[in-house]
Formats: sequence, structure tokens, C-alpha cells
Amino acid sequence: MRALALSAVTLLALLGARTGMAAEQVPTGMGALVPKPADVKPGRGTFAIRPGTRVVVSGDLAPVGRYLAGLLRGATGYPVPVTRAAPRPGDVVVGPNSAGGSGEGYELSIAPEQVTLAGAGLAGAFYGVQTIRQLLPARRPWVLPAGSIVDAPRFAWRGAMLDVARHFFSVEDVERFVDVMAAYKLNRLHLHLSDDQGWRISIRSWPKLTLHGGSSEVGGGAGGYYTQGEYRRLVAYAKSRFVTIVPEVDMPGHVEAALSSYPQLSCDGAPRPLFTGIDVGFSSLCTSKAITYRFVDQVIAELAMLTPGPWLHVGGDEAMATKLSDYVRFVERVQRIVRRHGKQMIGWEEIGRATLAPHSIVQHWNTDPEKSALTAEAVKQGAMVIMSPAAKTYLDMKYDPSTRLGLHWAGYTSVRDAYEWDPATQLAGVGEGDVLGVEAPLWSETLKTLADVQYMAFPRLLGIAEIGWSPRSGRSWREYRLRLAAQAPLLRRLGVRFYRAPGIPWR
Ligand code: TNX
Repeated sequence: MRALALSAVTLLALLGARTGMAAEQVPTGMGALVPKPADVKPGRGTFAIRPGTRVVVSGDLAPVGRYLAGLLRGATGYPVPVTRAAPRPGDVVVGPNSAGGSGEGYELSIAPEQVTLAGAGLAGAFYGVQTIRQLLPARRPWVLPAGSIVDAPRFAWRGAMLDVARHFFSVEDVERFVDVMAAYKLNRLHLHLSDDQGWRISIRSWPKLTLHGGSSEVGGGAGGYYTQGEYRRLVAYAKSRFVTIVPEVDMPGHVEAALSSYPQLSCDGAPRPLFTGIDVGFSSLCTSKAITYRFVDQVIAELAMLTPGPWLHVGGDEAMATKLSDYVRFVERVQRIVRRHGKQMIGWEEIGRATLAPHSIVQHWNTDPEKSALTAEAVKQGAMVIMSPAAKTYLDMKYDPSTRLGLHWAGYTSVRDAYEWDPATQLAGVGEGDVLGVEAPLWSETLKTLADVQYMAFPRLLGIAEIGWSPRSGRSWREYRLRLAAQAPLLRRLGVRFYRAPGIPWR
């Protein structure tokens, strides 16, 4: 009898848990936004987009107004003209805000008669439009929920990295990736443009880098590279989505493709084949040869010309084939070269071994405490940090042992793992004021297609986007997972084949 009573209790508890699950409400409207805005006040009623709705622009925000009108037209089929006329009921008004603040902030107010979006700058207005885009239903009625939002990012650097060296991805593939980044208010795309397996950006003064060094990839496929014209187009496309491209050419290690193209850059000068495996740490530029610095100077000069943004990434990771003293002198010299070409140097945390200039930036990645201590070293020298802890942000780590793609040297990284951490408390000696922001790298040893990239990046990259944008307080997995579930329709509209992580009540 007692056993029976117990099992009845257990049964009831189980049922309770089941109904709890079934009753789990996936939020809608302003409660479903990713990243979560800094401040949301839901209102009463809705604003209906109607056949006569116009986008009314003022100040210099017309480009964002036209972009918004295009989105609304695409969704509703209404004409949605853009005008500078006086607003009337039914219009969406886009203008500059008075509050200012970081140029990425915005205020959005949705009332039954009018929508008002005030951007701190073009970028702020653009992010306000992304919020409207998330609020827009997938089908009619075309209504937006009433309420007001005051929003601005926590961190300036909200990034992703694509490794186009291990496998090559076309301009079109990268543009599709940028589209999704922009929808979640990410603003930096770091492109890993060279590695042992391939050199992917054409350098006019060293043409064999791509003609030979770009002709293969992991596994021996055809590889590929961007001409400077294609690269400029990509940079401009990203800029139109408020994403700054940060180019990386990795040195002094990870250079086998360059050495195979120009053997004189190695110390032994011996010819070598293209490398198609996935080992790391075996190649090095010859740091004692004059030609090496001519090479670095000319590559950096061309990259700087192609790059409107202030940053050039020079890698510096896993230089196991370079003597420590040579490495340090090399990084210090490269730092001066980058500066001479008017840019700020970024490097993986190993550059903390060198003497850094105050404007240089380090990117934390290693799970090994001894290595990650180099980030604290760099901070002591005054450098700012981009946080990419491998166990949290490496999008190429498998979700769990059953994931068909990816690696797992830093462990398995569930959607929850990627979300439940904070950049300001992750590393001893690195506090909020030292952190420029977050970035999620996607290394492509095992990834061949855009579908592979999407499967590994999404949905984890949305969690990274929220960590970079939203205030620390008020972030919790319990609540986030429901907002994440609500993103499925938008991700589908964006053409993203995301990983349907278990335990999330996907819409
Ligand atoms: C480490 S992270 C690397 C890359 C690999 C990656 C694979 C870093 C700076 N170096 O060369 O592709 O692991 O996860």
C-alpha cells in the first residue's frame, strides 16, 4: 500500500513535470527578442501596417529608412513609400534621437496609430529596424505589438569568425552568413584568410600566394580565393549591414601555403607541397631573413588598402615551429609594420609574450590556463581583449558526442554552455573594463558547405550575440531558451538550416 502510494506520488510528479513542459510558453512579441533589449515596456494593443503605411525619414537616416521600407514591402506586399513629408497615422517614423550615447543605441515606440524609431546614429537605427523585423509576424495580420524599447549594446565588439582557409567559402556564402549576423545585431566578421592549407586573398605583389597557395584545401579539394575586387564587394556588402570585416593573415606560424608558394620565405628554402591535413604548429616564416619583412610589409600594405576598418589581425597563434625569442621579436616588428600602415594590430593571446603597444588588441582563446594567462599579461600592458574562450565560443566544437561535424579538443559545447558564461568574469585579471567584446570563431577543418557552417553556428551564435549585446543582469538560460525557441521562424526565413538542439521547444 505504502509502495503504491509512493509510486502514485511519483506518477503525479512525473505528470506534473510533463504538463509543466506542455504548458511551457514560448513568448511572442517584445518578450521574444534576441538579443534581449536593455529595457522593454510592453504596451496595449497593436499597430497595424496598412496599405497606406509610409516610412517617414528625417535627418540623415534615409538609407536605413529605405532598408526598412524594403523589408516591410517584402513581407506585406504593400507599396510602403519612403518620404520626408509630415507623418500621419499609420506611418513608421525613422529619425535621429536626442539621447545620443553609443551610435548603436535606439529607441522604439510602437503605438496603435504610429511607430517611432529613433536611432543614435545610422547603426542604432539599423538595429532598431532589426528589432522591428523580429517583431513582424511571419504572416498576416501585419501587426506589431504596442510598447516601447530603449536599447543599446553592452559591448562594442560583437563578432564571429569564419575560417575560409581550411575550406574555402564563396563571397555569396559569406554574405548569407553576414545577413544572419546582422539580424542578431552582431557587428564584426573576422575572416581567417590564410593558413597552412590555403591562402585566400589575392596579393598583387605576391601573386603565387593565391594562384598556387589558394588552389587546395583540407582533404585536397579545389580551394579558391577572393580577388581584390571580390573582397572589396564583400567588405561593402558587410558594411551595408553594419558589419566590419576584420581580415586575418596568420603569421609567423600557420603559413605552409605561403611557404609552398614562395619557399624562400622558409629558413631552409626547400620546395614543399601544399598541405591538405589538419595538423597545426609545424610551419614558420623565417624570422631572420630580410625577405620575410618585405613580404609582411607588402601583404599588410595591400590588406590595409582593402580594409576601411581600423583593424588588421595578424594571427600569432600556435607558433610552435618558431623559437620563442624569434617569435617575440617578430611580433614586435609586425606590430610596427601594421601601425605604419595606419591600422591597429590584433593577435591571438600568444602575442602577450611580446611587448605590446597600448592600441594593440589580444584575442583570448585557449583553455590551457598557462596560455590564457598571456591574455592577462597583455591586459597588464594596457591591451583590450576580445573574448573567445574555446570551450564556450568555438562554434566548431561538437554539440555532443553524436554531432557528425566538428572537433572536440575543447570539449563538447551545448547551446546552453555557449550561453551560460560572462565575458567579464571568465578570466582572472580580465574585468569588464578590459573587455572589448566577444567573438565566436568557426574553424572549418570539418566543414565543407554553407549548410555545414549554419549547422554548427546556429543556434549557438545567437547566444553569443546576446552575451555581447544584453545587460548581464536579467540573463538566464531558463528564460533565454524560450526566446531562442521563438527564433525558429525568422531563422527559417533567413534560409538557415540550424541545429534543432534537444530540450528547446522550437516553434
Ligand atoms: C586552434 S584557435 C586553432 C586553429 C584550429 C582550431 C580548431 C587558434 C588560434 N588556433 O588553428 O583551427 O583550434 O578548433
